[in-house]
Amino acid sequence: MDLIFTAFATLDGFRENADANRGSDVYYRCIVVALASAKAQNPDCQVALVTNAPVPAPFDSQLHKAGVTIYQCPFERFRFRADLPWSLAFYKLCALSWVLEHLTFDRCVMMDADTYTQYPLTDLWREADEAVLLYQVPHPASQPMAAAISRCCDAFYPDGAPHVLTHFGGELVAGCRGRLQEFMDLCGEIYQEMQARKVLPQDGDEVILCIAAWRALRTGRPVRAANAYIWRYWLGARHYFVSTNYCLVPICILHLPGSGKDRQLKLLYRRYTKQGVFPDRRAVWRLCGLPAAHPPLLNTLWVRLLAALPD
Ligand SMILES: [Mn+2]
Repeated sequence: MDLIFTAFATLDGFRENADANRGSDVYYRCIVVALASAKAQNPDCQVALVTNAPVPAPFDSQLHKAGVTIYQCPFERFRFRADLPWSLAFYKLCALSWVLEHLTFDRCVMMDADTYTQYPLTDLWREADEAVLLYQVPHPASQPMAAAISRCCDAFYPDGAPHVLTHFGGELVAGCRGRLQEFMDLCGEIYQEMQARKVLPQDGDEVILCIAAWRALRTGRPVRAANAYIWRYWLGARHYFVSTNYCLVPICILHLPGSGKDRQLKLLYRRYTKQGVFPDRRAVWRLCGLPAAHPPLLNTLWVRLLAALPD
């Protein structure tokens, strides 16, 4: 059996991100969309929510109706102090280690709540046997967050510094049981070292994932980009960063961070809870304002015309 799950914690005073908290209802709506769509596309997989708090109505019954199991897992591991940005995000690592200890599965995907699954994960499962899969964020080495992660690694491993780490995001961690167990053992070691040296990662669980991936690769344990299966689409007016891979690859899991949680995923939640089914893919793509997978017509004709003219 393969397992797909999302981790979600609420804890007074803890922070969801680097800015103000959005509040848990926003997340519960996203969780229903993420897990109900994952189950709809992967009916043979177990789909679960791992959380430290009782799920409030109506979200609990919506999840049950969609065939999603809810597991209670206390936030006891990978905890940092509450006022750290992203302090709640570390719960993902806690949940993954809990799942490895308490649940039976062959392969597992942990994914963010702000996602929509539009295709079965068939190919991802095949690749999960070969390596731990993480989403590789296309950040150059000097991008502030990528640079901060590398600096954090330098502090731990001064030999060979300055290091330049690959930036992996926390939106997806996948692998078969054995590989995930080894990877989480590494994450646990890194967390212990951070505690011992009083290092406070400012960028959430990604720092631990990136250093673990770096160490895994140095010791011959494969880690691969999951970018053929999940992709981040930034849909904000000021930061519209998208690709036509949603229909050309096609990507299985659309990750819609930032304002996507309050807008596109909210509308998908409304539609799903009213009608009991998600709209067809084309309607989802329109809702997300994803670009057409063909070049603009007039521009194309003009360039062809110019190219056909003699020199
Ligand atoms: Mn996310």
